[in-house]
Amino acid sequence: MEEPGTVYFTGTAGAGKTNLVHAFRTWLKGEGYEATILNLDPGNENAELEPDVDIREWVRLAEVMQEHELGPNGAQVAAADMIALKVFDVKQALSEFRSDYVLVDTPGQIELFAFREASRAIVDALSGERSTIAFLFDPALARTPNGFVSLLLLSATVEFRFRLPTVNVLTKTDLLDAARREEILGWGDEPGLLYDAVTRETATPDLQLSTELFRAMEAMAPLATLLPTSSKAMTGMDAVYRQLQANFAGGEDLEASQGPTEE
Ligand SMILES: Nc1nc2c(ncn2[C@@H]2O[C@H](COP(=O)(O)OP(=O)(O)OP(=O)(O)O)[C@@H](O)[C@H]2O)c(=O)[nH]1
Ligand SMILES: [Mg+2]
Repeated sequence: MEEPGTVYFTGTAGAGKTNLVHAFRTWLKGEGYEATILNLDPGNENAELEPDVDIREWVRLAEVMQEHELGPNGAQVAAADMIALKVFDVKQALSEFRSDYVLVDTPGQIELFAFREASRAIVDALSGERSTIAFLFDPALARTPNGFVSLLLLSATVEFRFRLPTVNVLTKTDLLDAARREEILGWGDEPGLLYDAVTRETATPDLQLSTELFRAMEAMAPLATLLPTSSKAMTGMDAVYRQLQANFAGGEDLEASQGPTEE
């Protein structure tokens, strides 16, 4: 059997990672695909949305705090390194599931996932040929031009760190009215609109910075498109799926001709 496609869901704290992982699994199931959910967040306390394989079986934030007398942030850092040591146990646990996809829920503190050497080791160990990142844009941040630019840079940083193709996803669109939603999506599709919005937002624009940033944004334009989703309303999953497939295939949708796993 072909190895499963692995998708790392990442984004700022509260961006909607855990909910999207579960909503996307539900959607995949409806399409006839099996997906395994791996939780890599040692501090995940969501009792309702249960993963199939849970890093907390090996590393729990509360226990790390207690045993090593650390505060929550120090414990997160220590836990990130401990997780890397458990990666082969995680792989073993995953191999017991027969699935088309592995959906990975990552720690809420994105800097732990994005910047630490340990997470690169984990991603390298878990990723096969078909791996990709879904970077989540929280509308609470993406709704201002400034916040949007910051998230775009963060997404590019994550892609640069892991060298994996990335799909940018706007979450919780059920919370946005249509005009606001279109405005945010427009910033992703048209660098000119984003530039205008950024310069309008800043009362006394630092022209030099804005111009340089704009050039970078223009260069990043192919990466900036956002796919709108709502885990609550179950919308946008099909477009995310198509883009993930394109990423797995390196541009073309091979899966379309393969069809789902036969039971
Ligand atoms: N309205 C709405 N709320 C959502 C949606 N997705 C997530 N939320 C809410 O946003 C909050 C954070 O969602 P989570 O899925 O826990 O986000 P997360 O990125 O996993 O959060 P951390 O792991 O704590 O960083 C929760 O209160 C969710 O109920 C959505 O599609 N629509
Ligand atoms: Mg979460």
